[in-house]
Amino acid sequence: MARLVVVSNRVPLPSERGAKAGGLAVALADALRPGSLWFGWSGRRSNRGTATTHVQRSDSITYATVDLTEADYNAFYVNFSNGALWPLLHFRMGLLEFHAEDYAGYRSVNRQFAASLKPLLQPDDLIWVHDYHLIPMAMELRALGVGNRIGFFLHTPFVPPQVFQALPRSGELLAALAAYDVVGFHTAAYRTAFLDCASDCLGVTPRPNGSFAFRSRTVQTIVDPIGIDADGFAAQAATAVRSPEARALRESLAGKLLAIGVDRLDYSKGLSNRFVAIGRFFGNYPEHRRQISFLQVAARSREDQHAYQRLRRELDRIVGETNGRYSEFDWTPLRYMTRAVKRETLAGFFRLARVAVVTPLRDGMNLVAKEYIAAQDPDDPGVLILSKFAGAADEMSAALIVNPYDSDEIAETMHRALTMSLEERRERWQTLHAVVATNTAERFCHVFLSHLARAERHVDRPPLRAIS
Ligand code: ADQ
Repeated sequence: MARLVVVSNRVPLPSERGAKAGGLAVALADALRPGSLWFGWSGRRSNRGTATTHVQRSDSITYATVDLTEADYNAFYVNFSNGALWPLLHFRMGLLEFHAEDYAGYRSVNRQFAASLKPLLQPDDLIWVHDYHLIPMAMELRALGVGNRIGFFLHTPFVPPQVFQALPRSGELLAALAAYDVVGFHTAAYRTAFLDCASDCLGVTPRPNGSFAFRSRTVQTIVDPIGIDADGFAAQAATAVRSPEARALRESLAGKLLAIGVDRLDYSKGLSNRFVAIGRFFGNYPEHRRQISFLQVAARSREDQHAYQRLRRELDRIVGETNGRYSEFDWTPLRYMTRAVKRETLAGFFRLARVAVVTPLRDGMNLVAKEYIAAQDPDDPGVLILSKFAGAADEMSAALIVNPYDSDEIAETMHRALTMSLEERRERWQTLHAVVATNTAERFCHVFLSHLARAERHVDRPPLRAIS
C-alpha cells in the first residue's frame, strides 16, 4: 500500500499536543497508518527558516517540520494567507488586504516547502495537501519533477467568480489548483463555485463528474464533507460529564440550564451577532432569565492581526453591556472565556448543554456542530441551532437552521429550543446523529484517498513549470 504524506501549514507535533490538539490531527487519525509522514511548518520563527528540516518520530509516524523566517511568517502566514485568502474565502471582501510583496512571500514559502519536502518523498507516495495556505504546493512540487499523485483539500468555503476575482492574481491560484490530481471540498456549492471560477478564468470545460482537463492533465474535483470520530467523541463525553470540570460547571448552574457556544475567536464565527442575540433573548423572553446561562468558549486566534484585535474589543463591549444589563448578584447570563479548553473537557460541557448555538457567518464545515450532536445523551438530548451558512447545514438540516445575521431570529430560536418537547428533541437528535455517525472522519479520509489512489501518475511528463 502506498505511503501517505500529509502536508499542512501547522503540524500537530506529538510533543506539543494540549488544548489545541484536535482538528486535522483527529480527522486524519485513521488515515495516518504507521509509516506515514506529516510535513509542514513547526510553528516556530527562526533565522534559519526552511533551511533545516527537523524530523521526529512518534507512534511510527514521521513528523518533518521547517521553521519560517520572521519575514516569511509575516508575508506568507499573517498577511497573505490570513489577511487576504481567509477573508476572501469567507465572503469578506471588505477585509481583504492584498500586497504584491505578501503574495510573493506566499509563493516563496510554498516553493521552499516543496524543496524541503522533495528529498523525503518516495515514488509511490500519495501526497495529501491541506488548506488555503498551500494552494501552490503541487505546482511547485511538479516544477521540481515530482510525478506523484497529489491531492488538495480545502477546509474553507470556496467563493463564486465575482468574489474570487476580487483577489489580484487569482487566476494564478486557480491554475495552481489545477496542478493537483484531486481537489476536495466540503459541499457541492463550494465545488460548483470553484468549477465556475475555473471555467471563467482558465477556460476549462468541466465534465458532469466534476473533472476537467487543463494543460493536458486531468483534475478531479470531489465533494467530501469532513466528519468526526462520532463513537469516540460520544464515549469521551459520557466519561467527561463526570470530570471535575464538568462537575464544577454543573454545580455552578445550581440546577439551571446551560447553553453553549465553542469557537475560535474569529470574525467568520458570527460571535458579535450571537452575543447581540443573547441580549435580545433575555430582553424579549424574560421568563428565561435566571433559568439558563450561556457559556461561550472562544479560543484566541491570530492575535497579531488588526481585524482580530478589533473583534476582541467589540466582543468585550457586547459582553459587558449584556451582563451589565441582565446580571443579578447571583446569576450571570453570559459567561465568556477567551481560551481553548481541552477536547475531553469540551465533550463533557457539550453533554451538559441543553442548547448549542453555532452561528458562523460563513464556515467551511464547522465540527463543533457535529461534536455537540455526538456528545448528547440519547435519552435527553440537547438542541442544535445552526447557521445556514455553515457547510454542516447541508447535512444537518434537522437542526434549527437560522440566518446568523438575524439576531432576532437567533433569539426566537433559542426560545423555541428551550421550550421544545422531549419527543421532538429526540427525533431531531436521532436524525442528526445518524448523519454524524455515518459521515465520519474515517469515511472522509477513505473517500479522499480512494479518489487520489485512482488518479493517473505523471512520471513520464516533463515537469510543470511554476507560474512566475
Ligand atoms: P476551524 O475554523 O478551526 O476549522 P471548527 O471546525 O469549528 O473550526 O473547529 C475545529 C476544532 O477546533 C473542533 O474540533 C473544535 O472542537 C475545536 N475548537 C473550536 N473552538 C475551540 C475552543 N474554544 N477550545 C477548544 N477547542 C476548540 C476549519 C474550518 C471549518 C472546518 C474545519 C475542518 O474553518 O469550517 O470545519 O477546518 O475542516
